[in-house]
Amino acid sequence: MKIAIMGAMPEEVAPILEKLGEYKTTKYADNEYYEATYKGVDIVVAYSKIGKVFSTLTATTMIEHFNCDRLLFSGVAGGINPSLKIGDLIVATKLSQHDLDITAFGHPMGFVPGGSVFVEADKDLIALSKDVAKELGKTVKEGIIATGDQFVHDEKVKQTIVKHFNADALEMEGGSVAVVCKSLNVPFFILRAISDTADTDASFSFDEFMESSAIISAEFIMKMIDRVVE
Ligand code: 4EZ
Repeated sequence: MKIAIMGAMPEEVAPILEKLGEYKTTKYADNEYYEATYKGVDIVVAYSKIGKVFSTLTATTMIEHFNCDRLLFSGVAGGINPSLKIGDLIVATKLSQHDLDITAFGHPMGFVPGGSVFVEADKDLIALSKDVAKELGKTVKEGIIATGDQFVHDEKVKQTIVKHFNADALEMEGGSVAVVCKSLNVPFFILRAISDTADTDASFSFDEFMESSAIISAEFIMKMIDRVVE
């Protein structure tokens, strides 16, 4: 077993590296990969940089070059479902690309021939997250995450994404990581803690809460890792 743990930004993986202690840094494909052994299990950590392209590159590299056989993503997201407050955790049941648009040809948003509107996350890892949440006495919402190459800070854009995907949260990497893992048959899990609600105040809320929310997500991921390695 070799586990990939990914984030998009340094702040999203810093709490994980802290928990792992010693690690070896390898430069590859214009990024840094941090290799560690945690309780006898090999782990590779990286932050991809923001967006679908960079996250596709990093997820693919972790699987194809570093031979990871499962992938967990930890980070922050904009909440759309009004039940989600700052700091709340959301586990993706399935993910979509909200900015993939060939509707001009009669296709639904997020669909291209040969693909699918949604990609489902690994059911066993979701079940494990439920167990861990129960153990910690935490509520973790399961829901749909919509991914696109934009930081959403507009009520209308939010509503359009809800209309097309019934999404509960949105971010900029999960949907692309999902496509990579599904295509390469690697079980994956996407966890996000809410940093903002993707409205006009989103950038301010993000700046204020991204670090604390990133820690909430990372700590939960490490509790899951504890259970995976045991
Ligand atoms: C992208 N990530 C945001 C990166 C922002 C600023 C320098 C998560 C996220 C997000 N993505 C949090 N809130 C969001 C929002 N409202 N829209 C899109 O994965 C980088």
